[in-house]
Amino acid sequence: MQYCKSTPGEDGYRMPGEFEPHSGCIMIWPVRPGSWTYGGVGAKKVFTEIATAISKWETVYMLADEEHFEEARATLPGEVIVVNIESDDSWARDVGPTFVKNKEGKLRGVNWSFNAWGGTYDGLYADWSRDDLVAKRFLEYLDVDCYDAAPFVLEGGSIHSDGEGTLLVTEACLLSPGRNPKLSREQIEEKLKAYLQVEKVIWLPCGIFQDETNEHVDNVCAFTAPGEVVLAWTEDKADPQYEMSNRCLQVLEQERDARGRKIKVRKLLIPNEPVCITEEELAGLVFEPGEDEREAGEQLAASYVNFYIANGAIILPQFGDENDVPAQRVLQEAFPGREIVPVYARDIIVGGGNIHCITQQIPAPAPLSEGLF
Ligand code: KQY
Repeated sequence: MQYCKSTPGEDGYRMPGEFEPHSGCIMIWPVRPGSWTYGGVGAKKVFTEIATAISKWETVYMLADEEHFEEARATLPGEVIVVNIESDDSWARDVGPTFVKNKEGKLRGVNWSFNAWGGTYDGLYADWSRDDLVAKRFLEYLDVDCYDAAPFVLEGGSIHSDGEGTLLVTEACLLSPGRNPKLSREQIEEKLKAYLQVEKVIWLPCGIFQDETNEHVDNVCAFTAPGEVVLAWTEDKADPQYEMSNRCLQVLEQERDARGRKIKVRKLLIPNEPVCITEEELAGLVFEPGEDEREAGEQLAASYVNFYIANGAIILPQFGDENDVPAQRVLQEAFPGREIVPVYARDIIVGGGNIHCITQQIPAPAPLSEGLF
């Protein structure tokens, strides 16, 4: 692995859309006591279910530290590759590299600076040093060259690319004082354009109510194809999400993408019943000093937008709610060629994120001539 001195934009490397072909997916074995209840028993089961489902379509790399390597190996099916890389938690979307690809199909990775969603301002834990090294260590493991964007702070969950020059972000997250407080909105846009080769950044105002990442875009709005998105939605005017989703819709209705297209919006209802942490779940968590603590009854940022797009499937969180099946229908319409794989994700949302947050795609290194762009 070599470090590139230039930027992806200068070298003709762009971030593909998640719906473009993948060669693999990165996940991280869940062991952090402040995120995964009761020693991660339930989380390990659901991570295994997800890794197994994705590995039908692409190679899954499960990162695990020395202490949990054998446990992960013994639990996961043989086709999942377990890689000995340590981390502070399991949010592969945010701590893994963002892959970029050129016209010849060559891959490189971008390393962002990671500060646990806000550093000393409002970060969620006190020591994120191992998380911050995950992207570089994984690129070393794959022997893929790296653009080091540090000290620019960014998480993979705070961006969605259409692969054709448009990027979705939220103001709530990218302009939060815990990320890059010395950079203006224009300077942040310049960084995104240089490192992801995009021409147009669409700034949604906010994300999902109670999202502890300062409202990552991947919980509220996602590209399903160039020019098409799904947006988390509610018709309940009393729900704080009503106003938040409406503000996002206004922006999407007014904007054009980098290619000048109007954006088609499919609404994806959030769960009808608020998803809240129970006393029993709380009793199964052990927080470290300096870690953000939960309270019983606290509402979690549950959204069906936090799905993973695998090559032939959509791995979709379910909450045991009446809106579970309608979400499956909306996504089947948005992704007609893909199988919808519903996964009951209670043990993940209790950790503070969902299926998109625990996965990071590795684009297929195929050339343009093979029709995979
Ligand atoms: O949603 C994510 N991308 C990460 C959530 C972090 C929660 C930490 N408790």
